[in-house]
Amino acid sequence: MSADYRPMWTKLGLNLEKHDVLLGAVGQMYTGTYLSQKHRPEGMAYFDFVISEVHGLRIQEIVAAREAGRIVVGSFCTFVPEELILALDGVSVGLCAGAEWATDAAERYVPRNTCALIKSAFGFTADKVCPYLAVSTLIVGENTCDGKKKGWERFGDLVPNLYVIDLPQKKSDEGRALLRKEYQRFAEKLVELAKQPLTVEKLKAAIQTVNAKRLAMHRLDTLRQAEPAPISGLDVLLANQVFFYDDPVRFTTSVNKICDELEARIAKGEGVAPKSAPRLVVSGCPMAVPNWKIHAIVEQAGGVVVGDESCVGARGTQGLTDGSANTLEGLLDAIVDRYLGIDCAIFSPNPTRLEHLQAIARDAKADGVLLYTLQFCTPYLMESQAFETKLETGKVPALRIDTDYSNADSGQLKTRIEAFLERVAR
Ligand code: BJ8
Repeated sequence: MSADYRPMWTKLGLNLEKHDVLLGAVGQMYTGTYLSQKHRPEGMAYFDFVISEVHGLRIQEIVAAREAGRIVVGSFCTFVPEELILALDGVSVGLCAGAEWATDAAERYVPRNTCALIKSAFGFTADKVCPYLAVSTLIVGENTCDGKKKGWERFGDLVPNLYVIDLPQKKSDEGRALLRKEYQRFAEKLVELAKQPLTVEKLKAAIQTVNAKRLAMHRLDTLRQAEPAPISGLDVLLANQVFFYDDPVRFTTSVNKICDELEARIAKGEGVAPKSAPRLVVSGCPMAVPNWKIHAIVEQAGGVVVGDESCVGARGTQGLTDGSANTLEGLLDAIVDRYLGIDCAIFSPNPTRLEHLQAIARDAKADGVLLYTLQFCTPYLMESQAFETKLETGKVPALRIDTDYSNADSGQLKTRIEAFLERVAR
């Protein structure tokens, strides 16, 4: 890190001792997983910098924004509309954590058989090691799976500024009406906090900013489909993760720069792995920083990840918000339409998720699919079982992986993934 941020962290109320341990562990993981890769695009240096300053420079920027009177909204789900936050000059940050942390503390609030993502959020919060959480004006939870829905009731004991958005379980007219009402209520809450009105001009501009960010990721997703793959799955995963933290305009510019570089690579037939490397798509639960486990195992074993059907991936960035309406009502309708297209497994039925996954696998010329789920995540576990059968019936090899954030099963996963790579060898 380029500066001494300890006074800032102290002011944010972090537990410095534990925070030091966390940063040390993430730094070590990053060096071992990312910096050891070969043939990385030069543009990835930007993301190396972002990660090295993830609790430093970026937090300093957000603290400055807050001191200038801007709201900071932290969230745990892709259903929280960033467009509304940006339209009110707010800063939007993702709060999901991808590391096993303070499990004992977390288990004082949620049962042992809760998914690692939820436990991690409780652990980070209870231990006071997350500056993004500490700097947030508002923390938004959303009623998706049962674990989150019931978890917020306990999370409210840990933070004073929790706001919960209700979500439909069905994509029916009634479901759409519920989401519309909830986004309207959320917009009103943001207006109250930001102490400024929501205007058509600002909402249109915000829609454009978020769409540009999504389009950059669509471009990256298309380029990674080339043979040989011009970028590793680990690097694209990192871009998908930073999507939730970084300044949106700077992020878009940086991803587009990498895409320019990839186009040049593709034109020369260059890649990060030989053309013969087995190509996999990973589908399932979201992977927040520093959850790089599965991609690292695949790529260290000689495979390459060429698609991510995940909220930290193509599920989260799919679709654009139509910014053509000239009224707030019309723009809000367009936001609802775009977000209702997210095919999270909490919806029942949820046919578009499998269709999307099949399209990703086809377009990426994938040799197989890894169905990744966190233990105790009922919605994704249920879908992964059904998906395995349907993919295999359609002659797409699939492997189900149920895991958590620990490394206890790394050896076993390595063996299973290596065997799968052999099965799908080109
Ligand atoms: S839109 S995927 S970000 S809810 S892993 S907490 S589902 S038990 S994260 Fe998600 Fe929004 Fe859906 Fe996306 Fe529950 Fe499963 Fe845990 Fe999960």
